[in-house]
Amino acid sequence: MVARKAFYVTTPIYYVNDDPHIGHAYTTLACDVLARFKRLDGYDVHFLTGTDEHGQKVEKAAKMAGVDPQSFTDRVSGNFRALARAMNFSNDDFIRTTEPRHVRAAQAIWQKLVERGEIYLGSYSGWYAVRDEAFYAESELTKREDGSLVAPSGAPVEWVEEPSYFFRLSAWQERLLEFYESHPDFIAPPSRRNEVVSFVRGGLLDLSVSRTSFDWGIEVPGDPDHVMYVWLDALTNYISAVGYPDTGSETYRKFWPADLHMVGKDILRFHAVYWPAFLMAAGLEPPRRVFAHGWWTNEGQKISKSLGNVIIPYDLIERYGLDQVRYFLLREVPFGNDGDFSHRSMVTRINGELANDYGNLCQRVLSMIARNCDGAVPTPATLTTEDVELLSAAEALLERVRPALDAQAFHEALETIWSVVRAANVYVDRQAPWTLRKSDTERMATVLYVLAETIRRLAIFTQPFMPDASALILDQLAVPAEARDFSRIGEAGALTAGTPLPKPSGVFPRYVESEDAAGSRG
Ligand code: ME8
Repeated sequence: MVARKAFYVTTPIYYVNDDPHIGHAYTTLACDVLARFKRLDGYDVHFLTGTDEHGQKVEKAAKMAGVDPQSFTDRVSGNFRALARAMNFSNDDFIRTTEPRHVRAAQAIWQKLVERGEIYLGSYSGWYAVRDEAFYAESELTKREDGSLVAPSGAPVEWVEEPSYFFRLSAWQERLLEFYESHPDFIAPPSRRNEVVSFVRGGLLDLSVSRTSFDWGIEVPGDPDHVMYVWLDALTNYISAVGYPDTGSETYRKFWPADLHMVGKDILRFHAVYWPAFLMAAGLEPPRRVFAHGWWTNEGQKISKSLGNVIIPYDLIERYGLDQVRYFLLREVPFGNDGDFSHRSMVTRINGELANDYGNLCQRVLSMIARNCDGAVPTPATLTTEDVELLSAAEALLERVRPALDAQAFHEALETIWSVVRAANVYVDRQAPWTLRKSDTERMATVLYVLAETIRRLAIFTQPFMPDASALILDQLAVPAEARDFSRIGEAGALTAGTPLPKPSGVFPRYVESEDAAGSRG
């Protein structure tokens, strides 16, 4: 038997200081679509998400909530698992950094770094931003009007002076630059890659990797006064989840190095500089790729708690429907760029691309079959050039969508699929099966067969993006569950004439503004 191809994709692990919002849903959604696509394409997939539960920021949030950090993280981590269910995410694992499997891995990588002379004891004095869980050089800070200093992210900083272990990051500058040079696809998109390369060229300082002024963290092996710096702890999750330090285990060998770490642009430096340096220093292979996507704004405004404009994924799902939200988030913005969320563009896409283009195509074809072909897959006669062209365009989608998704160009993948949705609508109008019903029923049956078969192919491709709606379409075509992967796109999965079909029902309803919402919007 041929070994199955493996694909390991990860989301950042989210801080449990906050409830899940649109940003978290967005990153995980992108990974979910890739994971689902790769599974349909014959890969053995490992899709990981989870929560980042240690550090000063979480400790502070627990204190504010008046509970101990463990009960606090148990609760908030549960909210992230609930979001994954609500968004229909297909993650294979959910890691929490307070789990024993992770603590063991983080301590093991620490020990490895010590053994290899990559960590030494010193003392840190400098600036720290708890909100970013990051150290900053004075030259990176700016002074506010009130005299306080802030990090480039806008986070307030505090002065820290304490004994600390350091990682010899400065010694990795040249090797990192060589690594970026020999792995041009390691950082995407390219503009982000340039940023990282110039940051590393600018020189690297050794990195403080332990703290002593609080204790909510993983104990440094052999020195209980220190807890590990939360980013060294957190980044390690990607290898703990595949079994590190058991590097001989089947899971580790199959899935490490990860194929893709998906992150927001705010945390690229940690993933593209520190993480490969830690791994190489520990004698482990760095991941294959890190993709940094952009940030969402809300109706043109930066999203922030203080502005009160945080977008809660549950509200969107309730208002627009889950698959509509999944579609919009990946269609609206070229992946990698910043994007603006607006009610208006959401409604335009739901009513245009989903209801009018895709939904209407399915509805028209399925109800014509129900009415005119005894509710069964029609029997085709000889195919014309136009029939073959449409079917081939739908089949050839695989060769076009696959490279788009390998480049994380979700918007492009969807645009490509929609070019066939539109071609199918043009075909219906030109063939006019409602006229053929009176003049040539054999040709009508052929046209409806070609359309049903095109819809089958389209629905197979829309599964990763809109799993529920696509399943409903495939159910209406009586496509068996085991015939919905990419190996069945062409003839191998073709609909069999005479197969009885269930009664059709609409898939993408139009969004109609309720009186109240319209009123309050003015
Ligand atoms: O940084 N638009 O966790 P975090 C798009 N624990 N994406 C957004 C967003 C927005 N407005 N806001 C947040 C951490 N995100 C660390 C990660 S990994 C080893 C440790 C997304 O809870 C984006 O993916 O602050 C960003 O990188 C992530 O949420 C940050 O989540």
